Amino acid sequence: MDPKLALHIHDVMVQSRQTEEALIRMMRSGHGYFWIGGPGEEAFGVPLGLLVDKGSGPAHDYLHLHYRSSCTVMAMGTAPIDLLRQMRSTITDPFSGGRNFAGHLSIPQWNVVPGTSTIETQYVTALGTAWVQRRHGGTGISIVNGGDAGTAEGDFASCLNWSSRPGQELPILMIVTHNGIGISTPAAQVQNTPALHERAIPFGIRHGRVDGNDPQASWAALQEAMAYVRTERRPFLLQADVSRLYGHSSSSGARPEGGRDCLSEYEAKLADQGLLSPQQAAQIHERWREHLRDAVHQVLKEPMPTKDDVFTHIFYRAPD
Ligand SMILES: Cc1ncc(C[n+]2csc(CCOP(=O)(O)OP(=O)(O)O)c2C)c(N)n1
Repeated sequence: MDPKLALHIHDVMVQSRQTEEALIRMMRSGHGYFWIGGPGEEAFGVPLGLLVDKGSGPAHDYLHLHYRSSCTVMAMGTAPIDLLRQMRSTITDPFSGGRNFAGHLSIPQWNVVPGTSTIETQYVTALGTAWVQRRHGGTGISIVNGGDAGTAEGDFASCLNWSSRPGQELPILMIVTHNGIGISTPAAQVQNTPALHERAIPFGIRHGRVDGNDPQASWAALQEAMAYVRTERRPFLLQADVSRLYGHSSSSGARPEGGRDCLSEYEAKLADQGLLSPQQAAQIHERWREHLRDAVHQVLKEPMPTKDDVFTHIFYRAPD
């Protein structure tokens, strides 16, 4: 990998980790109501965001993300402060105007479809945009991401089936980020295999599995899968094995949970390759930590929605 790209990936991974840790600190100090996010998924989610064909409309990629995808939208260019705004529920939150949970991303100008709290439903909305893109032609694809436990939901099976109907195949990249647990249920208790990408086999869908703790392996696997979906206009199922470093959410205390830490592993690798010394890495962390400190101070000054705002952005309002 080009050293410049390798270092850029590292910088965005640090930005994402520092953002999530700032969110956890904010939530613990009473400046937020609920936290959920993706520390432990940066090595996969950052390459994903950098490889997206970003834009609006079916010529570009659609993203149907989940609640651990902050690193992906930051890699696309979202500022960390916007994540803080959503958790704090300020009216300046660009994703929902202070109305939705933390990590429920929505960016119309980049085709980031609103995230849902119901797990796995994104696998059926993704079929809709993929169908539009099948009709439209070109190279835009639909990318959908969810966790391992969610694959037990029928929506996942629907996606496998609808994306692979003979003669009506869809340009969709299905991603399962496998952290080995769903809230508190170990995957081995509910899945007959850790190789969930093999669920693609009976549908004749091309599939792969990557070490999602390794950014360079993730970059290569994503590049290959995306190239296939873009040109063949057929589905692909990619499993990325990742970690859940701070537990499920604030509901379980957002406490350090252990597991492989992709960021420290990557820093050791970059040091071995002579690309980044531990001192340089520490400086990058400090730069983002300071950035986040300023962002937290800024967000605490921003206005909250008022009762006059309750009826804006609703789909339907009965005539007076
Ligand atoms: C339809 C639905 N069922 C159950 C839940 C409750 N729930 C929220 S997160 C979660 C676990 C999801 O685990 P997984 O898919 O592995 O993703 P992870 O949180 O580990 O990234 C569950 C069961 C929900 N939000 N929606």
